[in-house]
Amino acid sequence: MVSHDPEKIFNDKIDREIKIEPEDWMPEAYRKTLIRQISQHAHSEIVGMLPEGNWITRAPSLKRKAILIAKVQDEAGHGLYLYAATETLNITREETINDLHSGKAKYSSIFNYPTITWADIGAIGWLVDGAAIMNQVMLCRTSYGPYARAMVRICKEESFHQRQGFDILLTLSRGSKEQRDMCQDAINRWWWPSLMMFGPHDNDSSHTDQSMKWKIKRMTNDELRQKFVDMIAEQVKILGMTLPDPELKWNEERKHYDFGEINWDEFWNVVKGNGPCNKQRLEARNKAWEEGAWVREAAQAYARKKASGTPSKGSALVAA
Ligand code: FAQ
Repeated sequence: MVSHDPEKIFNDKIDREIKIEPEDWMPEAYRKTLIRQISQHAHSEIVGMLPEGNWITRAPSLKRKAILIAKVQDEAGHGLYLYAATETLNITREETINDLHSGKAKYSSIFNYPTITWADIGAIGWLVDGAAIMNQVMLCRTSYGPYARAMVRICKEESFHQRQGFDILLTLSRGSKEQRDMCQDAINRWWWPSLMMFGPHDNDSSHTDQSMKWKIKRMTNDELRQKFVDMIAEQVKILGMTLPDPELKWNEERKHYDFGEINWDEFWNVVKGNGPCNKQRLEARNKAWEEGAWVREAAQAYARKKASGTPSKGSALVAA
């Protein structure tokens, strides 16, 4: 007999790997968890444009500049897909963006660290995009349809980002002593914050259990972090550089790398808003929002005009 119990239909879809779509019934807590995670993800993409944007005017060649501009624009696009996915959950974009600007909403801890040298741009591409992809590949199989579909496209673009970051570091690693030192220094500063991107240990993670049951998350924070360490510990050898962890060692029994403990005090301090650049990042986003008000107003005026059928000046000129 076909069930009419909405909760049963929802659970059945989750069990059978059928995506939940915006018009489907869903538990209120599932909807809230998705709004929280997807909007935090969107904010991370947008705030994540700032540390790299800082180097667009100073990229060392025209080619590097063009690539960096394209990458930063991609991040803006990712933010837009994700804000759009959040809006399908019955919350306006204005509400989610207000929460970012007021400091209420979180975004990834990683973007509260400064980009001091050009090598930092390489380290962000290789390590930060690398960690982001590790997480996002599993999110392509997340149970909510609009989020899963956004992730497929985002992952394709992130793979290019990671390659470009590695290429910057590879070039520096084959350069002068000064360039090699710069490369090692950037790796040393970005390594631990990259590991923090995966979130607290599973035992301390408030959402993992439920999110795994709902198949929003398909792997836990610690599982993904381990996969990332295993990948990077091999790739760093190609650069001829090292990772700043004396405890990093291949464990033949586990068939994984062992690694040292993250400084969790630093992590929670950054998450609570006290990292090196938290204040600066929020100020930059608020300023951009205020300065962009005229663009939003103009776009709305144009949309109203189009809806009312009044021809715009542009189209009159074309007709003439
Ligand atoms: N930073 O219970 P859990 C990118 C919070 S995209 C800040 O484990 P959950 C692209 C967490 O929100 C990078 N806060 O939480 C790019 C929760 O607080 P709440 C972003 C963190 O959700 C590259 C509390 O701690 N990616 O980089 C962090 O199950 C280059 C307890 O944690 C995503 O957002 C953190 N690192 O697992 C752009 C992927 N970790 O909300 C530009 C989607 C945890 O209760 C340049 N998100 N918290 O107040 C996820 O996969 C998950 O949300 C996790 C956290 C894994 C981040």
